[in-house]
Amino acid sequence: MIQLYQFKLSHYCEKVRWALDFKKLSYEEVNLVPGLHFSKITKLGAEQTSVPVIKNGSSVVQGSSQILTYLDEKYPKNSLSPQDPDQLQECLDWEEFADEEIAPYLRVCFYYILLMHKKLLISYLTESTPSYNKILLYFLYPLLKKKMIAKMDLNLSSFEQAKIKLGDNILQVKNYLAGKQYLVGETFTRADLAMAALIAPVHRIEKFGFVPQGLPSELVKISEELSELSPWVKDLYQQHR
Ligand SMILES: N[C@@H](CCC(=O)N[C@@H](CS)C(=O)NCC(=O)O)C(=O)O
Repeated sequence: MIQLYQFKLSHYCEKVRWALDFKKLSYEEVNLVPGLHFSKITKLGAEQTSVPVIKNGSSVVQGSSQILTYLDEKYPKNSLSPQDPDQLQECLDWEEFADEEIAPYLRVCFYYILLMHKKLLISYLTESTPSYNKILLYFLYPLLKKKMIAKMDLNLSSFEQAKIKLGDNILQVKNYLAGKQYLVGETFTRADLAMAALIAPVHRIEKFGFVPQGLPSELVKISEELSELSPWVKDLYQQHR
C-alpha cells in the first residue's frame, strides 16, 4: 500500500491526500512532527527533508507536484493531468504559481502569528501524532522557533509583505477565473486541486482533514481579508473532494 509521509496540517500534504482520494487509491498516512521528522525522511532516501513524500513499494517520490505526476503516470484512472500537452503545461504553470506565489506567503502569515502562541502552535504541529510529542516539542520549542524564523525569514516586514503579495496573487487568480469554474479547460485538473488545497487553510475546510481550533483573532482577520476566492475554493472542495 502507498504510504504518505506528511504533516497533518501541511497544505502541500493536503494536495497529495486530495489527489490520492480523487484517484481512489488506498494509502496509509504516516504523520510526522515538524522538526522531529528529519531522520524518518532521510532514511527513506529522499533528497531533501520536506514532506510530502510517498513510498510505494521500492519507489520513493518527494514533492507534491512530482507525486501528482507519478500518480497519474502509474495510475492513469481518474487522471488529474490533461492529455493535451498545451493544457498540461498550463496546469503545471498554475501549479507552480500556487506552490511558489501563494503557499509560501500564506505560510509566512500563519507562522509569524502562530509563533506568538506557543501552546496553540505545539498542538497544531503535533496533530494526529502520539501525545508525548507535545512534551518533546515543548522542550525543543526555543530551538524550533529559531529554525522556523530562519527558514521562513519570519519578521514583521516579511509578514506585512506576505499579506500584500498573497492578497494580490489571490486576486490575480480570481480575475483570471472571472466566473469560470476551472483554471484549465472545462474539467477539474491538478491546477484547480493545487490552487484550492494550497489556499484552503485560509478557509478552514472540514474536508482538508485538519481544521485548526482556536485560531488567534489576528489570523481570523487575515483569513477574512483573503476571502476573494473563498466561494470557488469551497465549491471545488464540495464537488471534487
Ligand atoms: N514544493 C514542496 C514544498 C514542500 C514543503 O515546503 N514542505 C514543508 C511542510 S509544508 C516541509 O516539509 N518543511 C520541513 C522541511 O523542509 O524539512 C512540495 O510541493 O512538496
